[in-house]
Amino acid sequence: MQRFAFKMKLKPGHEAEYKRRHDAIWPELKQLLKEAGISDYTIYLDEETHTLFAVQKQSGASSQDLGSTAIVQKWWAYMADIMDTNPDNSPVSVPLKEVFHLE
Ligand code: RM4
Repeated sequence: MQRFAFKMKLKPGHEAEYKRRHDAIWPELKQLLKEAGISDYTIYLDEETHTLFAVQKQSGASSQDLGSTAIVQKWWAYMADIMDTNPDNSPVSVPLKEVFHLE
């Protein structure tokens, strides 16, 4: 399993809605992520900059590489109104460099 971290951007004023939607994440999306080998997936918000920091473990592709699946495309379209996105509705995602890890 590899660790992977990336940042995304939330549009200001949508913090509560972002959390509400994730608290109610679609079961089929959860299942797809787990079947794709994603685990220990946590997203943090820097409320000062509206930056979302995601960390996850992956056995293969990352959650951000699953855009060819219909359910992820549907989820990204659903989330696009409150996030900074690319033309295909995928969230603008910037991989982060690991500089420290304590097992
Ligand atoms: C995030 C973003 C990611 C997705 C998670 C579940 O807001 O859409 O791509 O993996 O939700």
